[in-house]
Amino acid sequence: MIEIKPSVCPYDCPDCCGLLIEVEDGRAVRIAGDPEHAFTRGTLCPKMAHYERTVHSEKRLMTPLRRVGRKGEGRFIPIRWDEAIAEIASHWHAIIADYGAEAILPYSYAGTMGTIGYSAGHALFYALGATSLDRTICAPAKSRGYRDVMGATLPTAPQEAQSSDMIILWSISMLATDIHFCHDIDAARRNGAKIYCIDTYRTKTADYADAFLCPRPGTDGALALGILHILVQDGLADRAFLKEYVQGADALEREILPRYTPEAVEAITGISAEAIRSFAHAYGSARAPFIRLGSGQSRYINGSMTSRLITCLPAFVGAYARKGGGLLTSASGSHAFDKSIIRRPDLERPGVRHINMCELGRVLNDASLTPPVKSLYVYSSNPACTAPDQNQVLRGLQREDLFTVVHERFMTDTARYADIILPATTSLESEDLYYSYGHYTIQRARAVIPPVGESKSNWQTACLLARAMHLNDPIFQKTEEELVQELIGSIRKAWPLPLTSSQLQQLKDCRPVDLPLPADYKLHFATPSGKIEIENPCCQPPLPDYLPSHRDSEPFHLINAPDMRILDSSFNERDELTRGNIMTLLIHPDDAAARGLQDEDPVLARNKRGHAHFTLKLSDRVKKGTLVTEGIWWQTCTKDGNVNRLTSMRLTDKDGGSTFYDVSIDLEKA
Ligand SMILES: Nc1nc2c(c(=O)[nH]1)N[C@H]1C(S)=C(S)[C@@H](COP(=O)(O)OP(=O)(O)OC[C@H]3O[C@@H](n4cnc5c(=O)[nH]c(N)nc54)[C@H](O)[C@@H]3O)O[C@H]1N2
Ligand SMILES: Nc1nc2c(c(=O)[nH]1)N[C@H]1C(S)=C(S)[C@@H](COP(=O)(O)OP(=O)(O)OC[C@H]3O[C@@H](n4cnc5c(=O)[nH]c(N)nc54)[C@H](O)[C@@H]3O)O[C@H]1N2
Ligand code: SF4
Ligand SMILES: [Mo]
Repeated sequence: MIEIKPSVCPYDCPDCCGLLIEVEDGRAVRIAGDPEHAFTRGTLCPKMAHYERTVHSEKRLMTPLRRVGRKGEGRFIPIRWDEAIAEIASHWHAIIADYGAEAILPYSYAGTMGTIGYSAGHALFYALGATSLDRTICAPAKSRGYRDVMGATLPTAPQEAQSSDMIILWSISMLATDIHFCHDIDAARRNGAKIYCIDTYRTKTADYADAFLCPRPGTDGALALGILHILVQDGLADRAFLKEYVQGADALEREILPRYTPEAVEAITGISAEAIRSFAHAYGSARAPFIRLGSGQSRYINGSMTSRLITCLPAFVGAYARKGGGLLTSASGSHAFDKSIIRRPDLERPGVRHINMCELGRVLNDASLTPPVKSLYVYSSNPACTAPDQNQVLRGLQREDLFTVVHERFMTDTARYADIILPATTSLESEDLYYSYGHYTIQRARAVIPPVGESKSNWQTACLLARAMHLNDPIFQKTEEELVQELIGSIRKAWPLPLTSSQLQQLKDCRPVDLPLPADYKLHFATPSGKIEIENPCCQPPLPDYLPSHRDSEPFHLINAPDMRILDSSFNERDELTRGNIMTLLIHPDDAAARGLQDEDPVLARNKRGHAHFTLKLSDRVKKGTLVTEGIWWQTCTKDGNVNRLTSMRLTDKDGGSTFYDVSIDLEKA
């Protein structure tokens, strides 16, 4: 008998889709987008259209495994769960006795975005006294830039864009990374809205837009200042809005903007003064412009400042006062539940060491670190593939004295370096509660099929380890179902408005629920002054100004953008998705000609951190001086490593974010 059961897409994607799963004899046989979900609206992306191929893949890890070969070789033998847990506990007890608990480092990210799954290790490692991980790999600089201007103000809901007349897709590869926003754009388009894309190369999203601006990598802060310069100079600023709702616009106008003439900004960004003027006029004359800001611009050493400058734009045109206008960076769905229920920050030992995940390659090799990292516990992440400066990460993972445990669904690049591998469930096999960073719909998902093989969820595994380490906080006795109930109960405290009793029932019944937004949420500025803070006295500097990005001596700038077929390194297990063009490097035909390179040439890209092989593709989609590659591929799909052989551990100007796109390389024929 076929049953249709609701679930939620667990991946690190702003869309957080509602799913309908056809289940037959305990197997998922078909996946569809939920038509009743307010953002999904019945469609799915190409990756998830066949999620059953991931869930029931022949490549799933079925049992715990113990390493028998060399580190990284990938030879393992099956063991029982009780043996695996006992072995981990005995290593950890010995490491704690010799070095202290800070010698243990957890490493995890958003393999699952479920509120429980994502944070399942927090309480365990806090209670152990292990080193705490700062989870900075994605876009903390973007969030910081937004916060420096807007405080805790709720970002504009994506559906609002339906009423906009000008939508700007700013450093977002929307057709790959936020495809359901098309529903809103298409609705706006039917009413005559014009769509702009601002990206460092002509993506498919740029083709989908009506107009395209292409700044030099890392220069969007100057572009924002150039737009503001014109808005002010040509009388397009909304003076009434600025007076009532904005702090410090006059200081910016006086002290910063005069330097950012269109000609000066052309020199920095490479966008013509004429195009900057024309864009500023379109923005200043639109009735209700809407900016959807992705993360591309934030992955540079100036990332938080750039994001802060872009966040100033809607204030100058009063976009928040108009239906359809605003700015969406990351939606605040994460505030829906009280996450301390699962994260238990009270268990973290005061003064315990913190390590920034972007610096994994450094800390694994740093002999002067006290205590050294002697054990690494990885779950929901694949750092051997996705972390910057891969040669350093792999060198660290090769250490014979590093006891590495990886909890995974597949034999990833990282799992190959494990001493013990534990098999993980997929989202269809575990219960969780989901919120989105791209919209305001939340949803509970129950397990819809039994665990595949002997796999266990992140929470179940954390509880087994807690017991083996003799941790007796009562949280480790709780089931996921109990935690979900507590999290649902916390909404009343955590979200600005209460849910109705029928919404609470819907949530319990695993139906999608739209978090209620206060009627005036766009004009409720949750900052210390109660206004939008263009000048922020708590920031250094108080007025935002353009910061240049990093520049090494190599001649080309390398952008490594998302690939439509995979998500970070997830979905690499699907041969039908990874077949064909991977490790392609787009180059402008003039740059290729200047170096005597031709289409389809095998090339070696290099810088001081390492090298990687690519196949060249001549394309006028990229600017001269910029090279582009898409996707983070498993090593097994590449010749000798992926793009992260070239990326750097440098951090953003604030909040220690990753700088994946702030990379220079040189190129030669392989
Ligand atoms: N299919 C697919 N979906 C994904 C992912 C994936 O890998 N594949 N990854 C997921 C994750 S973890 C995240 S964080 C999101 C990210 O989603 P996005 O925000 O869409 O992706 P980014 O990687 O930030 O890059 C977006 C675009 O920024 C451009 N860009 C780079 N530098 C600059 C710049 O200086 N200025 C401007 N204007 N543009 C620039 C890149 O060329 C790219 O097209 O997507 C999620 N969804
Ligand atoms: N060069 C370059 N590198 C990048 C980026 C880039 O744009 N360019 N993007 C960066 C960004 S934005 C991000 S967010 C990071 C993401 O990097 P990662 O955190 O490494 O994300 P994934 O590659 O998706 O790996 C997630 C892993 O979790 C596993 N998993 C899924 N569900 C579960 C579960 O329930 N339990 C357990 N234990 N495991 C599970 C999956 O099988 C998968 O192998 O990559 C970063 N790396
Ligand atoms: S990956 Fe994103 S777009 Fe695709 S189903 Fe999941 S949430 Fe939706
Ligand atoms: Mo990310």
